[in-house]
Amino acid sequence: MAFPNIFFVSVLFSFLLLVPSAQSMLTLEYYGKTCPKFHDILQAVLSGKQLSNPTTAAATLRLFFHDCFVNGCDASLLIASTPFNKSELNADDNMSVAGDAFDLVARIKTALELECPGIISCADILAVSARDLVVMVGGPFYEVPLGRKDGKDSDPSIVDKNLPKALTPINDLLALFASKGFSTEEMVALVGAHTIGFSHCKEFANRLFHFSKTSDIDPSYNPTFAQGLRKLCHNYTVDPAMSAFNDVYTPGKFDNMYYKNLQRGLGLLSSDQAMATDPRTKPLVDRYAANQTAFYDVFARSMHKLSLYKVKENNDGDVRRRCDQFNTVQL
Ligand code: HEM
Ligand SMILES: *[C@@H]1O[C@H](CO)[C@@H](O)[C@H](O)[C@H]1NC(C)=O
Ligand SMILES: *[C@@H]1O[C@H](CO)[C@@H](O)[C@H](O)[C@H]1NC(C)=O
Ligand SMILES: *[C@@H]1O[C@H](CO)[C@@H](O)[C@H](O)[C@H]1NC(C)=O
Ligand SMILES: CC(=O)N[C@H]1CO[C@H](CO)[C@@H](O)[C@@H]1O
Repeated sequence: MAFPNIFFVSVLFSFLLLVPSAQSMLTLEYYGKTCPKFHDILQAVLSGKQLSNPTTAAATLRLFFHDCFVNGCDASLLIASTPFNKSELNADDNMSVAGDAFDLVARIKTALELECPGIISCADILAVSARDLVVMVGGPFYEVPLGRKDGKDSDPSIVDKNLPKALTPINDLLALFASKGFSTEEMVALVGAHTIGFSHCKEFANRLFHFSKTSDIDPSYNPTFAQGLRKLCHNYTVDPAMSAFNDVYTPGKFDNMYYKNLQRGLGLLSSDQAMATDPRTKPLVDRYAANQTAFYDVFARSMHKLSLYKVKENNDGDVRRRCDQFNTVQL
């Protein structure tokens, strides 16, 4: 009767061993032997792209955030729809994620496939690119452990419920981030990514035109700022490309100006401005506005954590040959 006992014990042990190892497989040295030039090649393509196209940094950071929040950092958001089957990309918030980010990843992938074919995952390319671009526009460095596999699913039906929207009430924003293990402090720091990039008028037009029965403009806007935005966006239904910088003062620089803006009614999106008044988030907005080092510390730690969120390892994923297609085309 010893046999069943041993069997039971070994099953129990392998379970205990498997759980902690799930995250620890990622290492900084993952491609050290298989593709030592990984980072140099990525850097060369990335800095060329950002210099010629300065919108790349914000587009890539946002793409990375969306990819991670929808079923983990597994590059599933890079999969293009096929005529037979829609992908996450097709559903993503009408995917205003700028084309520069996709172009960047595709270019890096092409360069890497020439040097070390079949080795570097698209998920790792995206994770490291987001970090390097944050640093390039002045933000903090954080380590990005490597070894993510590319996901084998890209399901458009789960996108919407996993991503925050400009009109999501702050309670729901906090709940969404908490459901993925991010504290209020971490959420407020992560949204500090809005220190770069832009938003289309349709994302905040409700605050500018016919806001409420009593006020045409959202009273939490600084009035002069709101007048400027009304002018900018008056035509947005005809010209949906009209956009405003998320950080009106230093739109291309990764700094803590975003939080100072919120204190003065210069938050572009409703979700931005709400953080400056809600009693749970206001102390953090004030802290990050007063102390850029404090913002950088929490942002770096939270991005590192985001980059590990639900990553795929071993047979849960593979290394795609092209970032926008599964290796086996699914019909
Ligand atoms: C409260 C949660 C959040 C909400 C409601 C939100 C919403 C939005 C919206 C509506 C836009 C404008 C999109 C467009 O019009 O093209 C935007 C842009 C952006 N978001 Fe967020 N976001 C949130 C959190 C984050 C986080 C956590 C990150 C990254 C860590 C991020 C990074 C960005 C960036 C970089 C842009 C500019 C994109 C560009 O210029 O191409 N956002 N966000
Ligand atoms: C297609 O559909 C299947 C399941 O219905 C899904 O797993 C897959 O990720 C979908 N997307 C693409 C682009 O093939
Ligand atoms: C409004 O948009 C239309 C279409 O893009 C354009 O022809 C027109 O010049 C725009 N008007 C203003 C005042 O921007
Ligand atoms: C700013 O934040 C950093 C990191 O949290 C901290 O070490 C430092 O003391 C803070 N500075 C001030 C002036 O509060
Ligand atoms: C601006 C834009 O791309 N709008 C699209 C958003 O998604 C819906 C449904 O997929 C499309 O019908 C719109 O054209």
